[in-house]
Amino acid sequence: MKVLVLCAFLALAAAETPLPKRQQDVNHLLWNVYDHHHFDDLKGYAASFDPVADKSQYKDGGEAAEHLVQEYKDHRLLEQHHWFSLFNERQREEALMLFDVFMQCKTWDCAVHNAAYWREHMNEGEFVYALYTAVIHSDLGHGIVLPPLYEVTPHMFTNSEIIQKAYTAKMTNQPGKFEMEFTGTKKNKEQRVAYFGEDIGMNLHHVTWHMDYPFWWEDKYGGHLDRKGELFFWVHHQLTVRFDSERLSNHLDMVDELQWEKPVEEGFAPHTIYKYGGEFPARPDHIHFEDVDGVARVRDMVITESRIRDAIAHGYITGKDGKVIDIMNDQGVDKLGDIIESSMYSPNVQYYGALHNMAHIMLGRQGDPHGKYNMPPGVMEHFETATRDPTFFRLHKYMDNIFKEHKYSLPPYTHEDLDFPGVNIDSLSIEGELKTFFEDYEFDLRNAVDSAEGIAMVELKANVHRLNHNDFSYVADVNNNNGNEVVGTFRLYLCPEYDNNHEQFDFNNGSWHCIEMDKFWKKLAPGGNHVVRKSSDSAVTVPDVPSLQSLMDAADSGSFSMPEYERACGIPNRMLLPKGKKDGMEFALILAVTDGGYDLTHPDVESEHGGTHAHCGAHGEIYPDKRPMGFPLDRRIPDRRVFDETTNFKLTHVKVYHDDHHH
Ligand code: CUO
Repeated sequence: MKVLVLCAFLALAAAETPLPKRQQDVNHLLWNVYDHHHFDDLKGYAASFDPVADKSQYKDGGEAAEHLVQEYKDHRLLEQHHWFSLFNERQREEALMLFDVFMQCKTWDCAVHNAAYWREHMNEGEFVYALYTAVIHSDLGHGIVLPPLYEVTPHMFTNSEIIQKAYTAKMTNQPGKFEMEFTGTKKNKEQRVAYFGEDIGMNLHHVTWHMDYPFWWEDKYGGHLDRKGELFFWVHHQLTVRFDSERLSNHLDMVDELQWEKPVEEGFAPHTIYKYGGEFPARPDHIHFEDVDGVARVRDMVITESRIRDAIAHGYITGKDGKVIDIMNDQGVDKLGDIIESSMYSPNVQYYGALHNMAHIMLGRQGDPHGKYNMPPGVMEHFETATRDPTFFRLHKYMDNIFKEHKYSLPPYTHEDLDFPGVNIDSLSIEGELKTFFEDYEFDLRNAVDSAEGIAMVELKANVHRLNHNDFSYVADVNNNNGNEVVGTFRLYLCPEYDNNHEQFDFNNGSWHCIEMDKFWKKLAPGGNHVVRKSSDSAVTVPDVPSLQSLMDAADSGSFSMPEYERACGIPNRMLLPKGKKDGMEFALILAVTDGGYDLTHPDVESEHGGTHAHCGAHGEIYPDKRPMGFPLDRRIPDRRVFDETTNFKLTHVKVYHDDHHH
């Protein structure tokens, strides 16, 4: 019933202004965002609109709008043509002031007028961030497909060499297509896996996850984000295990965790440039962590870490009122995620600090820790660019090990925890070949360069090499001996079998490195069930986002509807499979079918929950799976017989091949 009412409400809010119009407004607002409006209607709104003239258009009676207008009048807002970082407290505050105005708008008309107006008056980075998060979280944004950020702010997704070529091409009025090479040279072995950290789709997934689940989120904006802290753990755990798998396929050791007292061996030269604000700062090799003025001391980081690890050792967190919050249960990881990130959901930020967010800033500033050279923020201080730096994965391995310490302090699952009585898996196999390859992909660079009226538009494209794979299916024969229909939760994992030294992982240590491939629910009829699941249906992935140009063309046609692209959080489907090796890389493929009658929190068994729920949740709904993320491989497995004796669990050995020929 509640779901129905919500749908009716969304339909009503959306019906007011047709979707093609709302989509086109967003496209146009984001077109050449560093320049003045290119479209007459938006120009008109910007020129004649007064945000506080009609306060009845806001749910809060105009309070948020008045606040922003006052800040603007007082000349307190960040200028245009200046870098923007979400980790900068004041800049974030300003972006959220605009976000709040959007969220308070009762109608699309209110939102688009405000957007057109503030686009001309606020910093462009703040504007883009506020608009994206508002479209995601406001009911008014329902149905809108946000253009891929790598075409809206290409500077954050490509390298300076490409950007310079694009400028030259534009000035000489020559169309151009530029090869985007991955950062670094063969002398740096980290370069072998740069294709992962610099993948535009992977970066889009990461930045979008942080917009879907912002650390600054408060429930007053639009309700509670279910299992946000646990999702923070899980999405980054999955990025970490994926990166480790990519390393193994490239003959590199898995990532070593970052330690505050030890030198950071890997330097980093980002070869990335701000649209305004110069080059991203570099970091030399072998630096020792230094205190960062005005941010944190290394000592504070160590203290914060030890308080968190104390909580894990005790099995409880202390709230700011002194209350004891038990974490020795399935919900503990969610609370830990909240305090480690930290988000506004942290029950005691005074005591547990903000280990993760501070660490991003600490790493971002190591090139200029005392602000002597007035450098702009480092790549670690933007979610769009953070994974370019190899220390990103070292930092997240460090966080991941803290989570692991907690998970492995919980009692191992028993046979009863894992068992699905009456259900057994007879066979598990792959249809098709598990094969990865690199392919070329083009994206539009026109928004990277300035444009003005009267200057011809020339085609500018970046050509990137990106990982892809052949489509395949999982095939399982599942027996249901219960005599009646049951619901099965299908959990699929792919786990590297050998480390870089070709030492086989034992079951206990190996299970922590498993890559989540899919999770879905299926009705199981009594007797045999032949289940075929396509790789393209995966609950961890999203399809390629349509380009801004194609979104504009589609919205022009007047019948715009692309629900399959509405969510951009999710690993690009082409990257579902980790890169293989020429002669095959060995993985264990694991399927666990558990009791959906217990696991599933939704009434609709066949629903795909927006298609990308495993790492990104079901938008606006509670997480569909009652079990902890990573179940049943998220805890210690001291005795693998518990799994071997569980018939609703199946392990098979597969190889992933890599085709060296470029497609
Ligand atoms: Cu996503 Cu550290 O949280 O980058």
